[in-house]
Amino acid sequence: MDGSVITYFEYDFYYFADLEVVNNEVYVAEAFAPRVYKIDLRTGDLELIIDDWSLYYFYDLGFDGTYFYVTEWDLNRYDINGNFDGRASFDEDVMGSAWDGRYLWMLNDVNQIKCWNLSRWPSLTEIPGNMFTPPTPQCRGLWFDGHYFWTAESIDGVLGKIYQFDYDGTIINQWLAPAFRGWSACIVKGTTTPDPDQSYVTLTDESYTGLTTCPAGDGPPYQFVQITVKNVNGYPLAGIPASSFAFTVSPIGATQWYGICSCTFTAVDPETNTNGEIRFAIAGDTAIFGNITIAVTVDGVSLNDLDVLPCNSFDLNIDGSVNLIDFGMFAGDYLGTAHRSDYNWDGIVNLIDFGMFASHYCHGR
Ligand SMILES: [Ca+2]
Ligand SMILES: [Ca+2]
Ligand SMILES: [Ca+2]
Repeated sequence: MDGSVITYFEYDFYYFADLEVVNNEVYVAEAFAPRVYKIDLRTGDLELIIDDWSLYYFYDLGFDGTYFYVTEWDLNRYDINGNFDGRASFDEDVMGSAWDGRYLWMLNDVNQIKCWNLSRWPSLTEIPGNMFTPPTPQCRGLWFDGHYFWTAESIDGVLGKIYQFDYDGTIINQWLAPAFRGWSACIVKGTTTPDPDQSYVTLTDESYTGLTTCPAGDGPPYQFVQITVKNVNGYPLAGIPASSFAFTVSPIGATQWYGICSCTFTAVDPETNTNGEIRFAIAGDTAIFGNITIAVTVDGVSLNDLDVLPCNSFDLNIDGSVNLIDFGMFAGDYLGTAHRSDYNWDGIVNLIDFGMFASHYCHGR
């Protein structure tokens, strides 16, 4: 979280103002119309929630766990589905509002953040001793993260800043905003949690189309299984260390194998890159003929199963060692197209395969 842009959406003919986060989803007040939208952060699609044409515009949006609050002339409230639920008499022009778990805090147009008690709704009581000033007079929008407030500066023609600040207005963190005329800032929780539906596992080997195993575990590695990790919003998760990943191999279909089907996964990259990708090389330490699937978990979250990975072995008779028996079987396949002896997966059993076989001769028990 350094203020760099991960993704963005552009909208014509909208003027988004204050933000709120409810159930990890972002809601935005619209200043060109009396509307509140829910934003799908994966697609940018908007869902209309509040649509109240008895009013003109919304500049602020707060949510107390049950109701949305917007000020326009008075303080209006709506349920989570956008149904109107009453109105409290109110006089200020508000540029942002946020609920801190106890009170509604409203940033007004004269550079004050005021604290309002709503427990006697529809009457509002200000708690005057709690009033403070925002980091700068250009701050617009207000959001509360559980400990601190957030806002963003709106300055004509100049990049403003995003501020995280405390109940005195003291700045805790600040970032240069990524666009002009910023208005409000919030954090969507769960952005570092991998999401199974957004993440995927792919096989990327360029030279082999399958895994060739040796009982000694030193067969040519399959390179690579590539895992792409993203969060629920489809953003790549960078910096997840290789040690966070775990693998479970299962033989499927008409697979034959000797002993327990076992594979080792060796990290090629130390951690996921900025695209959320990390690669592992696969080696098998037993004889496997047929297909395997590989289940992947990252920090305990199960990702979708890998595509089928075909397997071969130098241990042709599946007895745990590569010996004279296997050599006899290989010799019978030589210069043919027998799949089991085609160790480089090029469709023919020739000198290349013999060289590979010879280098694993006598491996195993
Ligand atoms: Ca807000
Ligand atoms: Ca054998
Ligand atoms: Ca071959």
